[in-house]
Amino acid sequence: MGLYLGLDSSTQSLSAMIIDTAAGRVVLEESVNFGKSLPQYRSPSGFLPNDDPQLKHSDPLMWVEALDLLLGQLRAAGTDFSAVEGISGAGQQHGSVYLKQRLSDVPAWDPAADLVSQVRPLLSRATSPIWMDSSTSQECREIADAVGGDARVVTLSGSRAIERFTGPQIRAFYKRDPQAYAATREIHLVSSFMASLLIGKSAPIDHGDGAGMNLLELAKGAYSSELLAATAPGLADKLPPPVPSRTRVGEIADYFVKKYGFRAGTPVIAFTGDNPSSLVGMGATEPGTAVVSMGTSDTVFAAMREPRTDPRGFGHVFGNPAGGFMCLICFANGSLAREKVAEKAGLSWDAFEHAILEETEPGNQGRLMLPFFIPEMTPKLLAPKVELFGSERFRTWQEPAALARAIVEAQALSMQRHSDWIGEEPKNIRVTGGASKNRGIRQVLADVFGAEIRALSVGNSSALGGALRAAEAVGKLPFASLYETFAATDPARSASPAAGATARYGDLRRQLTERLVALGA
Ligand code: ADP
Ligand code: XUL
Repeated sequence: MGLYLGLDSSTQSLSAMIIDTAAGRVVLEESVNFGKSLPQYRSPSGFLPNDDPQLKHSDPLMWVEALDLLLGQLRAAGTDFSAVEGISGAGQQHGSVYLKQRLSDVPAWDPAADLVSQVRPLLSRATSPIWMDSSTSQECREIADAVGGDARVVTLSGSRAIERFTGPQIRAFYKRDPQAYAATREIHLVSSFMASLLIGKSAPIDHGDGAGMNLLELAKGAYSSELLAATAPGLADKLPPPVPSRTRVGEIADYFVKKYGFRAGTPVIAFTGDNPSSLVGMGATEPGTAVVSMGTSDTVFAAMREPRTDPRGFGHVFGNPAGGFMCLICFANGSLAREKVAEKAGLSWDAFEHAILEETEPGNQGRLMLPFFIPEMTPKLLAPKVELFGSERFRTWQEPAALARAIVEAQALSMQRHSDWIGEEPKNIRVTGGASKNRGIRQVLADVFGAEIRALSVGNSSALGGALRAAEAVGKLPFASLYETFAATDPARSASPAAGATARYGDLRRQLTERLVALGA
């Protein structure tokens, strides 16, 4: 039959996709939005509100409950899971889940109860720090100092010590609550946690997502004893082992067989980070095509010919799930910042698109925005920073159309500047994520980068990446042939640079760069 299931546990939702490799089509796409469907977790955007803008945590039980909810909805709608031959998936990167017991040591999930009530007593920490958290600058400093400086952390792990990365977050937990740290037996990434739920045992951490911990020695694919020691005592014993991304980590737990009708023995392939998974889902695991993903965060990533590192310290090197490496630059001020502008300017997404395409033009007559509505990692800003430049009226938020263009142009220019270390100017860019639906945003990217922009026919590239990875590992189908069918681009959603547009960004680029440099970027 050739059905494969991909899951994507992202910031705001849990999504599922089933592909049929024999028929060459997506047979199912479904999603549970945490804010809408699980309001009891009080996380309208997928994380818990906090007065401190640097603290961003989620309730991991929300992700657990979402899994039962999603599978239950699909089953009720008649989905036949018994035909699924393999499962893989992805999680938002860097976030971590803390457990009192190794999941391999707990009794099998009981199908007579729900998952959430069985996982609740296992947590040694009620909340999970997620990728938006920027509260660990002190711990980053301590880790870097302990191993001999930033350069050593980069050489070992592919990134500087970064606030949202798992190692600094674990160190902060160890320092703030040493007893709870001591009572923690196992620490998972969101990806390995979701895979563990499915197999009812501790799932290993794959090299793609593991590289976002500041703990993995990239060249060896093993934890670095130097970084482990610099992070927290006894950490080596609390982490699942790192494995290559195509590793079969176990088979589906009896709970899911009994409750949802999966076939006993269905293999589960290691889950990875949502960005490495998207690299697969976008058909971009070979160098030459860059991806701009605009979900909750904006990311720019591409497969790498050789593992280079970012001299400015903002970009990262992760494992490419197809083998080798990928680069990634992440911007916290993605969709949530665009939403703030759309709201302030009183624009629906349709009006936002119209404003960019019909009411303003490339270069926005010199009107520019510093678009950091929440703390930013690229460049590193621990406090929000929003400023408008270019005309008096604009400064008072009186020009809705110009505001829409200003934020998108500033974001695109910042993406371009901060990806200049990759070594190749992308001529082909593929876009994905909720905001890639917006024609205005696609056009600005084409104009700023001077590149062809393509979107895929399939919407959720991270869930698709999970399904394709399962098909490759279980069904032995090569990625190249899977891409022909599933990573086809949609001509109706492409954009080409408008004549002369790219040249009109010289001045804006210079002005934005000056301001970023003044902010320490
Ligand atoms: P994630 O995977 O991080 O949960 P998604 O890829 O689902 O996020 O993207 C969700 C975001 O997409 C929303 O926060 C919203 O701001 C944005 N979005 C949805 N539709 C549009 C649109 N037409 N134009 C711009 N942004 C959009
Ligand atoms: C990448 C990053 C984000 C999350 C979002 O480094 O922090 O893109 O993966 O889910």
